[in-house]
Amino acid sequence: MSKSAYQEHVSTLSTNYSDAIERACSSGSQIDCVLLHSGSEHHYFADDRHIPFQAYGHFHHWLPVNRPDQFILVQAGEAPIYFQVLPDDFWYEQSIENESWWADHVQIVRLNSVDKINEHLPKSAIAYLGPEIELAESLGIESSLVNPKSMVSCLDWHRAIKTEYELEQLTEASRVGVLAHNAARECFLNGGSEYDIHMAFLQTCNILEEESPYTNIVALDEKSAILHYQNKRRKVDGNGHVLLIDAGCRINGYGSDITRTWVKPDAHPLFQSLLSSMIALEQELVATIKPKMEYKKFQEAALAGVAKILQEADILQTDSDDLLEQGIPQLFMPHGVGHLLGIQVHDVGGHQKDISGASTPPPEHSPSLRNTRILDEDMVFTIEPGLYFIPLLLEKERDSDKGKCINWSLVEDLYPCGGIRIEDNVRVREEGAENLTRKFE
Ligand SMILES: [Mn+2]
Repeated sequence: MSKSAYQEHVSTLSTNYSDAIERACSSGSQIDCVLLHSGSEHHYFADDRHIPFQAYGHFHHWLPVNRPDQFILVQAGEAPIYFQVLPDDFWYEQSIENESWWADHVQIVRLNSVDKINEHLPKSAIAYLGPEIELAESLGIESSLVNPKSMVSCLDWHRAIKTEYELEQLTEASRVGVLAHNAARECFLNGGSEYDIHMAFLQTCNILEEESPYTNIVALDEKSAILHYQNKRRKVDGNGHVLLIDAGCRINGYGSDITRTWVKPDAHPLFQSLLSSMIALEQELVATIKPKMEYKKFQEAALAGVAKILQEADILQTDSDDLLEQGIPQLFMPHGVGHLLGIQVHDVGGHQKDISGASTPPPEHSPSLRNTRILDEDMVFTIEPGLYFIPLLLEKERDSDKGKCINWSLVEDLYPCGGIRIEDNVRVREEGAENLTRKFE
């Protein structure tokens, strides 16, 4: 029988962990095995309510279990051991469903308390990876072996390249995300409020809000120019001409991150034409993706594209060709063109230059760019150019040199429309991009 995608995934992870142990050893540490911890549950300050739990990414990389105080022991050349801690507790449901597709490929040791782990740990040098430093100490782990930097850098670096199993999860997260975006669009066109649209999205994904990969952004009209707008207004205050929705779905820990901007037929005609141009720009960027490219190039291309669209719309009245250096398109697109995607919506390792943890910072013209990696096959990231009319950024340039080329009367006309962002999730393949989002549209 051929190996399942999950089984292959575990074997790739095992190889990566052997690599990480070796690297840590060659930089002076003695490490025999790794204990991964999902994390512990925490409460709000002075309250007995739990903060919604999210398992540590490197733990989740092994198992689709999002629960506190779960542990995995990784030893070179052996199947991983999953210490499944299920406390005796009549207040909360504690059972975990061990589905055979993953549970058959790890050795499961059930314990009813974290304290019992010590009895099962080998008497060798153990590195701890996880957020609870005190817990690591209580297990007798040496402080230099708690989240050793060389090991974490190595694992972060590998996380950018997805296994077949991970690609399956991300593809499914995109497929369901697209269905939910369709439902959201329908709700918007029928006059729904931000709250209604948000609920239509969640319901189509069949998830609770806390199961989302990130907090949905559902913004009508001028609110769409607030980059991380978090309210969900129950009423449509204005006329609801424009919807910007940035929302994703999570499958076995892997999230999609999709943004669409929709307009009603009576939206400002110039805004509608900007929207068509931005949709075309996003697809042009995706079409240029090839292994070995620098991700930074997409940032430059996105800003150049935004500048051109603004010039063609007469919003920028200049034929200067160094607008990027002058920081002018950045007034309309103040964010990065995308980021690595996986277990975390802004996945780890985006600024890494190499496996040892050296970094490539974002370019000076775009300090918010979250990805500066060289593209490689099976890397998954987002491409998300945007164009917004943000009073906070634009108004302070009214009397500046930068402001001289801005057509203020058009900008004022467009403030009530807010902004545009178009975001897809893409996988790098040898022959170019596979658009995980548009393949379902
Ligand atoms: Mn994104």
